Amino acid sequence: MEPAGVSSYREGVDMVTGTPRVAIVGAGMAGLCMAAKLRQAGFDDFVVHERADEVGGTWRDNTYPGLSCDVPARFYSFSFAPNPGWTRNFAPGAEIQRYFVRSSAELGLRPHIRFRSAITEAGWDGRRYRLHTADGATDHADVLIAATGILREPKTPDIPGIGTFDGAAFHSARWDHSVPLRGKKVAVIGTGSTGVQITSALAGVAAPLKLFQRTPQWILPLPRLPYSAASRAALANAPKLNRLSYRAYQTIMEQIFGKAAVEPGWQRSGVAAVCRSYLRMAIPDRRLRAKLTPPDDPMCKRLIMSAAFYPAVRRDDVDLVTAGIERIEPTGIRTTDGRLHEADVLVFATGFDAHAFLRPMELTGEDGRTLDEAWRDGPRGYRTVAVPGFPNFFTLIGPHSPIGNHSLIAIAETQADYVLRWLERMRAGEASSIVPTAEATDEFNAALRGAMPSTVWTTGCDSWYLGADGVPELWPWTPAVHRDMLAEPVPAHFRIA
Ligand code: N01
Repeated sequence: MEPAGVSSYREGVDMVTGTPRVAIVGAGMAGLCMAAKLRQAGFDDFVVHERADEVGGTWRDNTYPGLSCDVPARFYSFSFAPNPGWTRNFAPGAEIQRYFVRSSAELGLRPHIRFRSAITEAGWDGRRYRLHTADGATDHADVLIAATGILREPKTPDIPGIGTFDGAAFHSARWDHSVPLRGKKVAVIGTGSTGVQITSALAGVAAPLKLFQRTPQWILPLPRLPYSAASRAALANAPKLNRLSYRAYQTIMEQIFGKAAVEPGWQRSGVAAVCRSYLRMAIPDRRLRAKLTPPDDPMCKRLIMSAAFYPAVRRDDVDLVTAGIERIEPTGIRTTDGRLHEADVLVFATGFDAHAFLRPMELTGEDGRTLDEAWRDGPRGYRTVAVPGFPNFFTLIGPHSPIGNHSLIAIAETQADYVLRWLERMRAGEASSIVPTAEATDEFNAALRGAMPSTVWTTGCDSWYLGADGVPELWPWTPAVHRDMLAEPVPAHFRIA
């Protein structure tokens, strides 16, 4: 089952060259990032297993109207594959997906990708991982890298009567483009980043549009602006300018949002002040403003960036429903105040299971211990990239990665560079298996928990950031600290064979 361009498998680490065979699970942003770095470093014996038939992960799966990235496009790119052609400061989803498809070809990654290959099981046999796919195929790898993404498994709420609806109903990440929307009664449930973008796009299209809000969210008014053809042409011929604009956006994101989230200071109070005054200015109607005023602090939930949402909810043909949902009926949504809100189309913008990580894939490590067993009390890893008991296994965007209002691509690059450093040691014959110690992992997790109280995520709200124990599954320090912690492997934190 070798894809073209991949040498046939040599059992275990090749003792002559020491070059390990690597399996990456997932050809989304992080998997592509890892694959590109492997190629750049001359590791050619790797396979990317992708369960779908195209790369792109969340950007492939999400195609809802209004989809765009709320991290500046010049920074939401691989640092090694700048895209001077971004058409807007915040790139539309379809454009990001085209960027990943194009990058996968231009970086020579596609021959390494095995599409429609869903890994269902991976087990460490003492020397390597044995992999099983959904279609019954098997494979081996010395090093296994999970790049399975974080917002992958759509979450549809268990609302009574959900199966009785007569119209079209779908999750935002499974948009049914065959369903007409113009002039239709559309109900959107959920006011996270997704619900806000869909509402902004469908206002004036649906008639009426009903938005069901359980908890209001703070909004930062960042307008989506086009890049002129002239500026795109200028950047196309100026690689230095591309690098400069990447660094400039990186610095702004890290210095403002990176710090605001993890430590009290002017950044946090500044973001909060902008959100509060924007709400006051954009929504003059007191009753509507009261409905839109969140009970928690800005950034406690992931901050929403939109200059289009408040104008959308002010429209006469958009109805913000704040009464609780009692049940779904064949013709619409019944709220707890007894009203029936008729709908032709029902959209669940209700988020994802952000705690699934690589599950439902079953991973077995040393002594037959599964990841489900190891993570019974919640996902725990060593510095976001490795898990005790699972040798030669790495996670990209693993537990407690610095996610939130930041470029996940930059984070994946830091982690991929770190993995590469271990692979280089293997290639140099310095190790054939490595696994973080439980002590180093516990020490890291204790420090992480100790730092959580200064973060904004613990200021009293519910969000997908929180684990089952109520502790945020995020990085409580700045992205710069993440880079520092992963700058070089610390051998003392690992058992190396
Ligand atoms: O999901 P969410 P999302 N009845 O979990 C509501 C990324 N993203 O898809 O707040 C009624 O944030 C729920 O209400 P509440 C980004 O990381 C990025 O919007 O729990 N409502 C909430 O309003 C983002 O954070 C971009 O009370 C129910 C909503 O559904 C992440 O994806 C764009 C409900 C879920 O919000 C997830 O965002 C879009 C129920 N039973 C998304 N159950 C970029 O631009 C849930 N809700 C990069």
